[in-house]
Amino acid sequence: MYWQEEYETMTRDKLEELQLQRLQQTLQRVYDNVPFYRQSLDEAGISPGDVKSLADLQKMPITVKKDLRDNYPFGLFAAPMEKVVRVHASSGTTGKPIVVGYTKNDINNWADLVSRAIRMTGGTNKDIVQVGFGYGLFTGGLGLHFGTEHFGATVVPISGGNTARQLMLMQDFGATILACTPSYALYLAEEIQNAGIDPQSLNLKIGIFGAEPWSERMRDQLESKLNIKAFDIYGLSEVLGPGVSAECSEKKGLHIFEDHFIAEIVDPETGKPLPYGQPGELVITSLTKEAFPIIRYNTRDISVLNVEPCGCGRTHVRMQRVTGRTDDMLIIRGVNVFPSQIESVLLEFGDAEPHYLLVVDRKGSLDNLEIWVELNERFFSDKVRALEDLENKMRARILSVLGISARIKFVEPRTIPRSEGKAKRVVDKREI
Ligand code: DLL
Repeated sequence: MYWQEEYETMTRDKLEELQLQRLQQTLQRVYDNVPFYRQSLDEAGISPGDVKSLADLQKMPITVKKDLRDNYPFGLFAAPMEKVVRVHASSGTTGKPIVVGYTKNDINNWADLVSRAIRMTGGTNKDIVQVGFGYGLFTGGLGLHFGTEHFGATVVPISGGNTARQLMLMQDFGATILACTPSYALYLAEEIQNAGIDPQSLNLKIGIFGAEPWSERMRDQLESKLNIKAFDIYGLSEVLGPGVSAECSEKKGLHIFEDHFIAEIVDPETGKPLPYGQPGELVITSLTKEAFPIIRYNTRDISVLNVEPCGCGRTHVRMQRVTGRTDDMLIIRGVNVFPSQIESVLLEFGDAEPHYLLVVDRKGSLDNLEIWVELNERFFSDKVRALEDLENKMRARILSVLGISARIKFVEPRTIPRSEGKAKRVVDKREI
């Protein structure tokens, strides 16, 4: 049931005691080793020695991506290079990436957290885990890889892509757990169907999906197409990689591993902390990291925290699945929209596939949103009348749920590009 029961089910009081002690150590560590944080602590008038409560953390400024960029590549490392055993870097497409480092202890802690996540899905050391996350500077592949080995299950380190080979090995090796992005899992499911393979004939039983937003309806689709139980795993390179939080068997939010992290939700406009239950940007402070501790990092991911006791017995706070990042939010004629909200609406209609593209353009001063929706084979060959009817219903539903009018464009099955990693859902032509 648990990987580290003692920590995962600690009483909130004990947990907060542990957090405070670890926070003091972390602040001392950054004060002694990282000029950037020493300056912020000095400016905030905090001396690491006199932090007496967790609330004192809120006196520290929020750290943002630019701070990490400005200290490229190793400026925020708090351990000497001889203690750093690995680096990873963010996948940013332009400019310099963000570089993070890990000591041996960091790698061990990370592996423990991924092990917790695997255990939470019901995994055991008899499982065979096909890791279809990309290996390399991206944290997904190696993060799941070390976690699986540490957990004692068998890892198949196939990485992302090479879909035909993925399917062959999935059949031959009998993978029981698939770990990859939800969009890639969907692509695999489709190819399984195209290859005439019966999903029931595979040994797959669990999916561990993350690295991009996905909806509850997408979960339903993946579970039925692959004949599995699908779980969400969350994380980001700046904080750790996969394993900052993960879903338990209750599937009602992701437990944030609070013996290693402090989570806050802040108002996107003011940066001020919000109480549990209110949506805002997730801000994380690491409590055990040695090479790359991070203080109050604004992930820009939108979530809500819930500290109610969970049916699984874990006491760690749960975050609601991330529906999007403030950076990815589209503003269409003044209305804020996340691609995952549109995904949810489209999937209410059984005839749409979870492959879609949002094309935003500006005509004069008016934003136009066109939603490309892929229909399934059966529907596409149907009559024009039925297509018109579906188009009208979708348009009306988008308008009533999201308050924006959009043009719906149906495209033929298998025309929207499939992704082997994180899916690209938006083409925004407005800036060009
Ligand atoms: O995506 C780490 C990861 C790998 C997580 C494998 C889970 C599984 P980055 O490339 O730094 O790291 O991207 C981090 O991806 O801030 C979120 O916006 C998004 N993200 C990650 N997991 C989820 C999730 C990895 N489960 C950024 N749901 C984060 C929604 C997610 N968004």
